[in-house]
Amino acid sequence: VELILEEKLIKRSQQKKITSPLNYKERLFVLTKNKLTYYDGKAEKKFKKGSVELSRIRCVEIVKSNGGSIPCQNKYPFQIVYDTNTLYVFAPSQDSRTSWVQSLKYEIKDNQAVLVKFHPMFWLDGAWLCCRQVEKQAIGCEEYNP
Ligand code: 4IP
Ligand code: ZN
Repeated sequence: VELILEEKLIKRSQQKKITSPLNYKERLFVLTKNKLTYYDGKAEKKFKKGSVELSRIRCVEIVKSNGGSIPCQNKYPFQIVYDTNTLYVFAPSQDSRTSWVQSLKYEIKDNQAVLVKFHPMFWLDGAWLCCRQVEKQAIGCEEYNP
């Protein structure tokens, strides 16, 4: 596999089920030409927790702050929108976030289903913090620059 980036980052649970908890987990993120995969644990003993095929990604962008505090140690969030899910990832520094966002954007530049508009802030407590829409699948409120 062609390794592009690998780093320990924090992710928010995607809450795919209504009963899913909202929590933050440290994971080893690995980006290759085809997939973004996250693992639990260290190099020798790592367990795959999830992965996103790059061909399914529709938007990669930083998440803007609304002034609220970020509830985990890493303070530089970015988002990966794919299919009907949004994966929020938190980088430890601005430079780290920039390299993840730029690398992911580059790898998805020829994708088919790229968004025209996206939500620049978090989905939280049943609403988008950016536009206050209460439908998770509501069309984005800001133009996306791929
Ligand atoms: C889990 O919470 C973890 O946060 C999962 O993340 C997450 O899956 C689950 O969300 C969430 O319920 P518990 O560990 O407390 O059960 P990870 O896979 O990194 O462990 P995602 O989809 O975010 O990977 P849902 O959406 O799968 O239910
Ligand atoms: Zn919005």
